[in-house]
Amino acid sequence: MPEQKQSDSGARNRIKFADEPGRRPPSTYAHGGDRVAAALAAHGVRFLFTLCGGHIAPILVAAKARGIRIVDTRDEATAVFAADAVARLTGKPGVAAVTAGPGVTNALTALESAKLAQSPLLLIGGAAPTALQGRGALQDIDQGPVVAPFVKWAKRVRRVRDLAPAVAEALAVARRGVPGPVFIECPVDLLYDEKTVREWYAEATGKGTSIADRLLRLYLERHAAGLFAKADQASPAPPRAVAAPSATEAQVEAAAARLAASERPLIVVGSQALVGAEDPTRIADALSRLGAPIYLSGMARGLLGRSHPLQRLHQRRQALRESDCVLLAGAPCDFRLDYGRHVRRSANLIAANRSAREARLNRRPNIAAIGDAGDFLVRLAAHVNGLAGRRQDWLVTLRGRDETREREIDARANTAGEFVNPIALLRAIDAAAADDAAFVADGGDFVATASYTLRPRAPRGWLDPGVFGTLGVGAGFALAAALDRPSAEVWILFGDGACGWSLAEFETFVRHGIPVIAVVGNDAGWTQIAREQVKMLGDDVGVRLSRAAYHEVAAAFGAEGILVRSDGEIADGLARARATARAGRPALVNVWLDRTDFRDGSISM
Ligand SMILES: Cc1ncc(C[n+]2csc(CCOP(=O)(O)OP(=O)(O)O)c2C)c(N)n1
Ligand SMILES: [Mg+2]
Repeated sequence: MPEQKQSDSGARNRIKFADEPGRRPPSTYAHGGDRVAAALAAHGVRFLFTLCGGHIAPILVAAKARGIRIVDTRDEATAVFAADAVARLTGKPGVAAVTAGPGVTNALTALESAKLAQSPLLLIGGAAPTALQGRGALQDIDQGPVVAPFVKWAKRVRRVRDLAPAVAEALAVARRGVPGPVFIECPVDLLYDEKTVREWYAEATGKGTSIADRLLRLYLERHAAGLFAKADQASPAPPRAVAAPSATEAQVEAAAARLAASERPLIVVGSQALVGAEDPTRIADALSRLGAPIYLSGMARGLLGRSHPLQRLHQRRQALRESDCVLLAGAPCDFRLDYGRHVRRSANLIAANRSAREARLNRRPNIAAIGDAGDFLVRLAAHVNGLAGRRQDWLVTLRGRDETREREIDARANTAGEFVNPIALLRAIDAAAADDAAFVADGGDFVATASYTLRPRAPRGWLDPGVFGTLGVGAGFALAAALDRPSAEVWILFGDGACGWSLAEFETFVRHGIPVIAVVGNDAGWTQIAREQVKMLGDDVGVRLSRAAYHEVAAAFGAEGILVRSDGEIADGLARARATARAGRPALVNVWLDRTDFRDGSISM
């Protein structure tokens, strides 16, 4: 391959510049793929999630040479879920690269999941050579209209000199306003060096002497010249500053006044409050100072640590009905708040949200503070604090309800069955997990029960798919968590149905030395669906699974496989899994669960 010639001089340059991202002058880029890689490195991108393909090979090789870790997965969706989770964990966009055609279409579900979770990520898609698009080239589809509904911004790059600026623009757009996924299409003839690309085009036209042959040659020569025009003059594309949107001071003051005047204030913090936060502890400190009782939802769970005197866990609906002033910080009135009906009509409603649409979704707030919700809480705490002082009765009432509910859950943990009691298992995980543990949730009933029983330890210590409700996020989210926090314990809580999407990624975990602890709540079924379907429609078609030996599948990939079939085996099984992870290997604990009625009556629509 001609690029071999490149690599001799290129290799020296690459090594020399690996520690100085983005410093290499444009004229010494190895090729277009290297321009993309250099731009990523200049933005501090540490991981590039991918599944290989000929259309993107130059980007992967150059990114590796520039010190970016290439994390190759077994499904493009996993790569994009991982990029999404990098953003959720760090507040900065994650990046994935996928090949043309099926690589891009496989990524769509994960793109939509990130879009609804308002998670900033960059997807780089390969594409057929520019001159062959629409002419029956391999994996060639019109990707623009396919991807457009799933991203907040997309660009098809058509000239080599536009590659790096496109990366810089994409990474800025992803973070601006309401964050979300962005897409850049990079055709393969922009990614190799000019000599190679000209040779491809020359070969394609052959040596014929007819007028048609000569015209085609001329056309393709001009086309190639256009691709590389002024490539040497491309200026480096440094990261752009992106200021978070901010509510007005008048809105902060008005909200402070309403909270100060209320008798039963309540704060609900949603995932969005953390979306761009560089330091979530500032938000946690602000909440402590404010002094109102707090419910943390979605990815905000863990923001206040394992137990905080102001955090309430249960009976949120009742608390919302009783409150006379509700502050929704980055939490929209969607199905999780019963489309706003959980909040009393007469209550003062304050919505702090980056999205004007979300702030007003289904319910007009008295104050719509459009801007970053975390920043809003910090500023609010400068105006009003110590709310708890005069409202002890309210706090105590809510705490009493939590204590009652916790006792009920404990009682449910103590009922013995044929196999393992899921609540007992989750209580045991809560007790065993390390202080720095991060939990990834991927499943139906089992993980919903986990969200009631497990206490995330720290900010960003709980990852769930969010409002898109996508099963299959587990492996990708866990990859990102383990890479971002190499010293932390990373747990995946899987339903047995959900784990099917991630099983092949145990090969990825083993190959990359990612020591996750996966616990499969194996109830031999898609129980969250089965519960309602059987009750309402009287048939279990499509909702049963077998008690499959998922631990043996993981073991076949080189992970530690552990089977737990009774309550008595829980402690040993978890201890073995933790020891395996500490030794640097992944483990899968396949736990045979009893069926329970813990979640009866709960349905999400
Ligand atoms: C990609 C995708 N397909 C289907 C669903 C619908 N769905 C929601 S919960 C659920 C059942 C999950 O089963 P499992 O992972 O075993 O968890 P369990 O409810 O049994 O604890 C299904 C199929 C979904 N949310 N996402
Ligand atoms: Mg199940």
